[in-house]
Amino acid sequence: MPYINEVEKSLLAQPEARFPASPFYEGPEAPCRFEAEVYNCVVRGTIPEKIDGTYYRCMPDALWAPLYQDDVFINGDGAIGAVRIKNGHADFKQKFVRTEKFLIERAARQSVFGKYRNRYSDDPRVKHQVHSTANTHIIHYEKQLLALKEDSKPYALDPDTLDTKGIINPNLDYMYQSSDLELLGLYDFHGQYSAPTFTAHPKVDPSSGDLITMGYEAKGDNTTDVVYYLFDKDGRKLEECWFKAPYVGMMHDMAATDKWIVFILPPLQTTTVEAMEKGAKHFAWAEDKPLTFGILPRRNPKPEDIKWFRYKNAFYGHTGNAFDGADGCVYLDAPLTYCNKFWFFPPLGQDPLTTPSSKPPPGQVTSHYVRWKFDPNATQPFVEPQELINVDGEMPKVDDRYATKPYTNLFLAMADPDASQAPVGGMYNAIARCDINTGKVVHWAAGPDTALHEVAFIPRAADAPEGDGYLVTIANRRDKMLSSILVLDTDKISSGPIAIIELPFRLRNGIHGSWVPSEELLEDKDFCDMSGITEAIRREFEGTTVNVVLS
Ligand code: V55
Ligand code: FE
Repeated sequence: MPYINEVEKSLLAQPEARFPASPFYEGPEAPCRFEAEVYNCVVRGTIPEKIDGTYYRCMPDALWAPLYQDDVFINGDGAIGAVRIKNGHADFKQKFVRTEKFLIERAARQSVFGKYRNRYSDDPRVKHQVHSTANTHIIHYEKQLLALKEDSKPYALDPDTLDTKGIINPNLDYMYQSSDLELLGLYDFHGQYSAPTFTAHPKVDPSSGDLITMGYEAKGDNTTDVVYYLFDKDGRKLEECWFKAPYVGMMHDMAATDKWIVFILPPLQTTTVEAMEKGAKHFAWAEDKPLTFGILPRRNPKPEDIKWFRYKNAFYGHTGNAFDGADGCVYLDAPLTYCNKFWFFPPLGQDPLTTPSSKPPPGQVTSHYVRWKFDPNATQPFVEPQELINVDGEMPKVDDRYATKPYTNLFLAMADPDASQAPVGGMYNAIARCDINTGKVVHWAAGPDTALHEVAFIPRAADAPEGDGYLVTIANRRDKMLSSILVLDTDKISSGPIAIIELPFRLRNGIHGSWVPSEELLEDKDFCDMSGITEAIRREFEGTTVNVVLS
């Protein structure tokens, strides 16, 4: 009589859920595919009472087995995870963005969208306006969440229910339900944003609340057109400037200072539409292209004002921060990676698993945190970085109150510098607080079986010193096949989390997230289902503390 584990091996999953045998879809990264609500998570330790807000994050999570076996992790459907922390307690919720892809594939009960950002590889029955998976970043703007994917406009979500706005939820009290796009749940700044694409990394100027944003491939696939937009905190358009890039590539992140915008163009080049029609991936690493930067005045920019700079062939992931120098130059701080971190987009004709471009040049490290200097009056286009922090890390975060301004503190997800082996599955397993002026690093490593993600920073108080407060991040415990949310004190990074919010399930590797303080959230709607709880029941327990007797 065969035991269950033997039987299971002999029975294949149904085709629509038979995921490829690849590290993107197996074991600790197997798709989760669920929506969830956990009221009052189990918390170990103590969450400081002052922490009051919600941490939102995006997680690509393939709901359906991909049409193509070589599909990539970053093509997963956008699942929004949210943990609301109040009075030392934590409630968790997760919901998928109701993208057109989600709705059409749910109707089909299978995958019908094709490869990552290759609309020509979709099932011919797919009739859609928007290809977005809404899986990269989630920000709070104009009293709503915007779920971002750089190939499309943002999807707007309710910050309490995580419901996607628009036609799929016609009962929502939706302020701007006016245009066709808004009926689909998309946000286009009340008709002011005409480009089809919107970066996953807009910046917010903390002094004004201005939203600084851009789109690339802004006149369609493989177009060199780039558009810069500036909006005020209430959604009014202040600037719009269209210009052309020297080549088309994954302009994933950007940077801004008080006076300048920095556009970043790494050598992940876009393939031609003809190649995409024949099934090519959207991007291919170009060994002959330099990492390229463009600076444009933040106010009153003209297309001819864009000034381009270039370095060698190298990879740029994410911006730490940028600021104006007293010398009139623009400074940009970011990790610099000496190989193609997106190995799954190899040079044309090469195998993703063996391509040399995915390994750092012999004798060199993977990445460093560096500073770039752009002189608006420079007469030659070459730039060389200066090393600030000698650690291998990414997903840089600064205290948002210092974004676009000079700063000192940097938080990074990094590889444990003391570990003999690489972190599990190529993921980071440590987090660091760095002083960019002295190069000093204080870190905590979670151990060999845990993947740690990007952190979010929470100031200890509104007037706390820069970088003083708490960090939240998600830990994927591969030893337990469970995930938890960690809270660390920035004063005591190296002793590890002060609180661990336990989830009774496993999440996948996530991308980016945002901390939103409660006072910025518009309505005090229930986050978890509290229906059926009357005022009388509530009053019964008001102001009381339950003394749990443990014997
Ligand atoms: C990134 C992630 C994306 C993407 C492009 O982290 C770049 C970088 C989750 O999707 O589409
Ligand atoms: Fe990113």
